[in-house]
Amino acid sequence: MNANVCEIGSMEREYMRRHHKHEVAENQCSSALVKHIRAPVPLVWSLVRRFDQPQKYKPFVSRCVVRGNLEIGSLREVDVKSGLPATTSTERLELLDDDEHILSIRIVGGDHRLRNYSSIISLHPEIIEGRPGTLVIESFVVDVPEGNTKDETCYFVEALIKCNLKSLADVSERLAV
Ligand code: A9S
Repeated sequence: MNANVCEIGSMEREYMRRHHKHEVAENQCSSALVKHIRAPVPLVWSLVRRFDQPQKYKPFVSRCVVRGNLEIGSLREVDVKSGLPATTSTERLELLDDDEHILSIRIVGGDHRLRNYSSIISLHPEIIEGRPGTLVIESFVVDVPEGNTKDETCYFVEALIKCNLKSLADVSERLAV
C-alpha cells in the first residue's frame, strides 16, 4: 500500500488498516486515495452504493447493466465512453455494507488491461468547516501488465480514481446545497 502518506492523517491510516486490507502479490501494485467531500455520508453513500449505476458519478461510464439483483456475486457489464483504452468491463460485487458504508468490487473481464483488479471504497463521517462532511478512502490492487512498471500502473489507475472521486465530490456537493 503506497498511499501518499504525507497527505494521510492518523484517522485515515486507522480506517485503511481496518477496512483496506489487500493481498498484494509480487506482480501486483496497490495504492489508496483520499478525498474530503463537503456533503454528509448518507448522501455520498446513496451514490456510491448503486452498484447498478456507477454512471451516477463515474465520468468514464456510459452504460451499465446488472444481471440479477444487488447480491454479493452480482455481475455488472460496464460500457465506457470512447477515447479510453477499453470499451467494456465486467465487474463483480464483492461487498456492499450499508452499515459501515463500504463497497468492494472485482474486475473479472473486459477488453482492457486491468487484470485481477479489485478495489475497496469506504466512507467516514467528518466535520468540514463546521458542517457534516465525508472522508472517502479508495484503495485498489491490480496486476502490473507485461511491459509496464509498478509505478506506471499505479499512476494510471490513481489518475482514473482521482477523476472518479473528483466527480463524486462534484455530484455530492451539488446535491448537498
Ligand atoms: O471504475 C473504477 O472504479 C476504476 C477504474 C480504474 C476503471 C477503469 C476502466 O473502467 C477504464 C476507465 C476504462 C480504464 C477500466 C475497467 C479499464 C481502463 O483501462
